[in-house]
Amino acid sequence: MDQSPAHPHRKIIHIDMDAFYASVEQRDNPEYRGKPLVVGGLPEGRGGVVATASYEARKFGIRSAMPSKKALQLCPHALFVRPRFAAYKDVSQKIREIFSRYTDLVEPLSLDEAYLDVTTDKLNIGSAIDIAKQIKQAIKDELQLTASAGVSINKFVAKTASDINKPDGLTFIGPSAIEAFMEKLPVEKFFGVGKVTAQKMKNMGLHTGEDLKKLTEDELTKNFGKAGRFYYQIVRGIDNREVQPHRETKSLAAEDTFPYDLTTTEEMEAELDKIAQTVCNRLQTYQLKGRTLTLKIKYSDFKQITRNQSFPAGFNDLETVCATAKRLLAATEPDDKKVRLLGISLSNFNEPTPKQKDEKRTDQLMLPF
Ligand code: TTP
Ligand code: MG
Repeated sequence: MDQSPAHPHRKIIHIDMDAFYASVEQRDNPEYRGKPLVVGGLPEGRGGVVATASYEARKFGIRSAMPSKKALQLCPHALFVRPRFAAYKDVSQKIREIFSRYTDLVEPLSLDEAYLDVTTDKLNIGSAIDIAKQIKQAIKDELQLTASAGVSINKFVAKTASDINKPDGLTFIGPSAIEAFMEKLPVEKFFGVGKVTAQKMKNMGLHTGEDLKKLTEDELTKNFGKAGRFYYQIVRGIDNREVQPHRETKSLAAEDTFPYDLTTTEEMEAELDKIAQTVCNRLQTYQLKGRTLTLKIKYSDFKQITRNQSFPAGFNDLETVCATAKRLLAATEPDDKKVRLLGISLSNFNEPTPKQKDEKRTDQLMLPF
């Protein structure tokens, strides 16, 4: 890997909260501590699924997205509770505030997860490992929760690393360790490789990064399309994607994952009304009007579709947002489908969006982690 000062390494941290919803519930309800706890749909309800499970419950094989009924079979004495999204959002804001003490280059991926670029940090700490330690400690001291961190020179390796020593882990994969790390990595851990692609790879005899590395870029793109090029780079430890702090300026979205499946148009429309309200409030706060509305639907089998419609002029009023979202929903023949998540986003704002920054950085010296 090129380590010359013209291409200095970035310092990227990926932070991910441990058993997020379940840990918040155990923190707020001492009677749940040390016990197998499942947050999600209740097993007696129809079609409920597990949002997450405490580490005590995971020992019984309980996992996210599993039907709650199955979770109960695996662990008959598990406790089941419905999610309290407001509590998780509150924690999410607080961890983001902690991140912002160290850098403004924070890219949240979900409520409990974010990338931080600490190549230069606000407190001049310098060491990304020390920053990760301090963040974990602040989360512990101030929020009574644990997080796991991955530290490396790019997003992909940092994210993969944060998953290695969960819970309460801190894993550093430095520049000289990346290639060996990537070679050992099972293909299903690669960014963007879902179950289907992983199976396809295995059928081709590709099980690890080392196997993928034997293929040329052409062979990879022929078999896996555009993603093939990304695999080619990533297996060599190259991931130039920037940490993007203001993604939401390109589109503004709200979505909700439901603790149980929605199966009637009526139920879905009622949820869309709430989501539309949230999106419109945000659009109006930022004084943004979007010309394109995108409806996102995730089904209980995790299949996801999006449908969008564009207009000649921007809008941010509740009436248009609701009507457009419902029209797009109707075109998907929603009745009797099992819907897990609904989301609405507005994009194509009237104001110009900030130009993507150049991916190459030449302004920083290489500093030790
Ligand atoms: P994750 O970070 O994937 O899981 P986690 O924080 O519960 O556990 P881990 O220690 O392995 O990181 O997801 C964060 C939260 O998102 C999780 O607490 C609940 C929610 N979630 C769902 O609602 N459904 C899902 O299928 C997944 C994966 C997560
Ligand atoms: Mg997590």
